[in-house]
Amino acid sequence: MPRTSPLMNVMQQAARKASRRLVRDFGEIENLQVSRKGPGDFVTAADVRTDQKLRESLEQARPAIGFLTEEGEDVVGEDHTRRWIIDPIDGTANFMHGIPMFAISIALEEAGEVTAALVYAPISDEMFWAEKGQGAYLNDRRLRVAARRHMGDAMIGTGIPYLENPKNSEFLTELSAILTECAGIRRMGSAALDLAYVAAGRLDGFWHTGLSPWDIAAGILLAREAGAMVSRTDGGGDPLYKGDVLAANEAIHSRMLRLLRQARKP
Ligand code: 2AM
Ligand code: CA
Repeated sequence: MPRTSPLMNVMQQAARKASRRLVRDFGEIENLQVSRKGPGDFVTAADVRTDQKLRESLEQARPAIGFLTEEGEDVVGEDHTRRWIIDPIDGTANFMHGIPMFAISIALEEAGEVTAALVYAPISDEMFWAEKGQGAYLNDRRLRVAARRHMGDAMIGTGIPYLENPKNSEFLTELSAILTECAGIRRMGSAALDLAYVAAGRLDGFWHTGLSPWDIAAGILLAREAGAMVSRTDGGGDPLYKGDVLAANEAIHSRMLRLLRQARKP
C-alpha cells in the first residue's frame, strides 16, 4: 500500500466529500435530458457548488493556501507561494449529456511548480493521484506509462479546440497527420482524465491545444510521475500556462512531435 501524505489525504477527502452530491446531481441529469430547456443551468449550479465544497474542505484543512479555479474567484493566500488549481468538473459537456467521463481535478502549486495532483472520476470511483518525486497511483496501484514504442500500435487521445479558438483550424491538419500513423484516436472530452489515462498506460499519447491551467495542472504531474514526457505541442518546456500539451512515453512523444511539426509547416 502506498503511503499517502497528510496533504494528499486532505485532497482525497475533499474530492470524495464534494463528489457525493455531484454523483447525485449526475443522476438527475437523465431526467433533465428530456426537458426542452436542457440541463444547462443545472450543470452550472453543480459546477459552482462543487467548487465551493472543494474550497471549504481545503480551506478548513490548509487555511493559508490560495486558489485558482475555473468556477470561482482567484484568492491569494496568506502563504503567497502556494495555491490550489482546481477544476470542479472537467468534462462538463459529458456531465451535461449524462456521459460518465468527467472528473474533479485538484493540483497544488508551490512557487510556480505543481507538487501534488489528484484527478478523481466519481462514477467509476477511480482516484488518480501523485506527489512530486513519489510516483503516480490509481487508487492503491502504482502507475506506469505504456511501453508501446510504435505509432502503429498506439492509441492516441486528443481534444477538439473550440470554434472560437484560433487553433481550431489547425486541428484537422494535426489530426490527419496523427491519424494516418496511429492505431486509433479517442476524443473523450476531459483533458484531466486523458492525462490520467496516459499515466495509467490506457492511452499511449495525448495532445490538445487551447486549454486552461485547471484542465491540465493535475494531469501533467500524474503523467510525469508515471514516466511520461510532457511538453507543449511545439516541444517547448512547461505547458501549464500555455495550454498546449503533448504527453506520451519517450518514443511516442518524439514521433508525435515530429508529425505535429510537419503538419504545422506553412
Ligand atoms: P471543461 O469540461 O471543464 O470545459 C475537452 O477536450 C477539454 O477541453 C475539457 O478538459 C474541457 O474542460 C476543455 N475546455 C477548454 N476550453 C473549453 C471550452 N471553451 N468549452 C468546453 N471545454 C473546454
Ligand atoms: Ca476543464
